[in-house]
Amino acid sequence: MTQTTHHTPDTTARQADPFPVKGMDAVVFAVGNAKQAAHYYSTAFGMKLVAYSGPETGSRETASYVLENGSARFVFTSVIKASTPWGHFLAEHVTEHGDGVIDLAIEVPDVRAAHAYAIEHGARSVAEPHEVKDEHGTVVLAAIATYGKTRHTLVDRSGYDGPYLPGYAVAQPKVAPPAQRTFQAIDHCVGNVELGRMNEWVAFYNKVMGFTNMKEFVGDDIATEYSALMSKVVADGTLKVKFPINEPAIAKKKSQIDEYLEFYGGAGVQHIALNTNDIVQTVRTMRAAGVEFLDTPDSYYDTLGEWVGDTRVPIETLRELKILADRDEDGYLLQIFTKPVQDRPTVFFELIERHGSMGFGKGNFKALFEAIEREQAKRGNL
Ligand code: TYF
Ligand code: FE
Repeated sequence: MTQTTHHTPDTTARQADPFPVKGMDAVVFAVGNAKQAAHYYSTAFGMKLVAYSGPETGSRETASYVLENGSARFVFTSVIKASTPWGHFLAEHVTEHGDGVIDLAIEVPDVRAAHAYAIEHGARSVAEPHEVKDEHGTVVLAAIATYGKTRHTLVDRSGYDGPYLPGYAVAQPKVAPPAQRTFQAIDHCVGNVELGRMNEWVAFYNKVMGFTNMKEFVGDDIATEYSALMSKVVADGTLKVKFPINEPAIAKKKSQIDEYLEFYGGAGVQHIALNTNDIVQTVRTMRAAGVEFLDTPDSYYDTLGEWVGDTRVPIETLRELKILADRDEDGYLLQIFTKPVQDRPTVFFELIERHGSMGFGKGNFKALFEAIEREQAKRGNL
């Protein structure tokens, strides 16, 4: 008889990960003006332009700018003149949804195996596995559909040493990057889905990618009390790829998720969280560059010290910069949220500095959702 204890995992019984991932590959945005977006993410977010594709590189239909900060990679694509179905898709996407995320690309060790597993488990293919090549080597790509018009491209770039993908040219940075790096990785990518569909999409990630649910969630109880949303988090076994999924809740007020769904025109990516090692310096740098963050009332900081305990940053500095803090059994985190980064009240960003905690700031949900509602009210959408 075999015996297992909590301390010695039975490796023979453990199933191999059915859908291994290396991490997030890129967040791809379809925007009205990729040239100016590349400038904003360079000067305001402190990212570095590394690659470009456009008419000068043989792409007559689209222009794409690739920006990096550590392992975080964003791609901004605009249509120059639609001529293929892809160009028309991008043009219609911007018309319908405004600037938004079309692809949460995931780096995997084996694209064909990952794509086959996903399709077998109910995903819809939007690109069959294929290779793209240039003088820098070969990249294997495939893609599956997720919520709204969002897709997950699966990427294996192990046979490639160029700046992004075959066809892209190295680009020179728009401006000198800030003295200190503003952030270095993508922590999590959040989706908003329609009322009543959160559990379907959680089940989708459970089945299609073998992702499991993390313990942090916003249920009925919190939803009706103050949040006006419900949320569950799925992640791969190594927690490198984390996808919270929100749906609106029927509460006293119009949900912030309803506002997003109305103005985005359906389900889509709500926010991208970025890991920083020095949230204080990053918020100072980004505020000085004109990035707008949500406000937090002084009353939050009056009682913060009583429950959050010691953090690396003094409470008075958190108060000055409106940074939030939360603690759980594993440690603490510091976080802050930008206002929407386009005119529509849709996509925004989070900066997060983790010290042990793998949570999402549950202790801040009330303060955060009230701050979002104050912005909703200013827009006349509450
Ligand atoms: O990703 C999260 O779950 C946290 C909390 O509209 C959150 O950042 C959830 C919903 C929301 C804003 C933040
Ligand atoms: Fe978040």
